[in-house]
Amino acid sequence: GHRGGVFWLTGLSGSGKSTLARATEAALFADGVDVTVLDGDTLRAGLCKDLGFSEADRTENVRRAAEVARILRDAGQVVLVALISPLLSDRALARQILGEEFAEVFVDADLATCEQRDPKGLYAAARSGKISGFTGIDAPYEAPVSPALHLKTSAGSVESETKTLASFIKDTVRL
Ligand code: GGZ
Repeated sequence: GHRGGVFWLTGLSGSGKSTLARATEAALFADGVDVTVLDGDTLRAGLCKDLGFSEADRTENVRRAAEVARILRDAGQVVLVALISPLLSDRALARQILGEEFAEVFVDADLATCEQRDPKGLYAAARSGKISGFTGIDAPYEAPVSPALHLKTSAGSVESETKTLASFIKDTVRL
């Protein structure tokens, strides 16, 4: 068996948070881990439908995700949260809500790489001024100072990063 825990993936749009969270979810599930993914896009389609991308709304987005993660964690789940969560102060709030059994995972791809990937054309829209307040372009991203795990996703493969993250999680929750 295992205990619950929260693994908080932070990083730029396009850094690979969702991809990594989904692949890790599948790997852990195959190993019998009770795992749930809380993804920014999913939350914003429902629970956080009323929120935009102002600083206050992002803080509220992080707070709600942390509270849901706490409920799931306390029920014994391994929770993978995938949110840009760009501010140190917001991630400190998440840590405060979650206490122990919270691990910050830095999904680190440089801006140029994320911009090149641009799967939804959002960086292009931000560069041309069609959208404003986009993280990394005209809104801040504050990198973690001492993350529990630092994954550099510009160069590595999804497979190897998934293995690294899945092993880290299993070690942490003592499967
Ligand atoms: C950042 C934005 C923005 C702005 C829309 N800034 O890569 P995506 O497209 O699919 O995921 C991003 C998602 C970010 O939502 P989060 O809930 O993770 O953000 S936060 O933690 O800051 O609350 C991106 C899209 O929404 N998106 N506008 N202005 N990302």
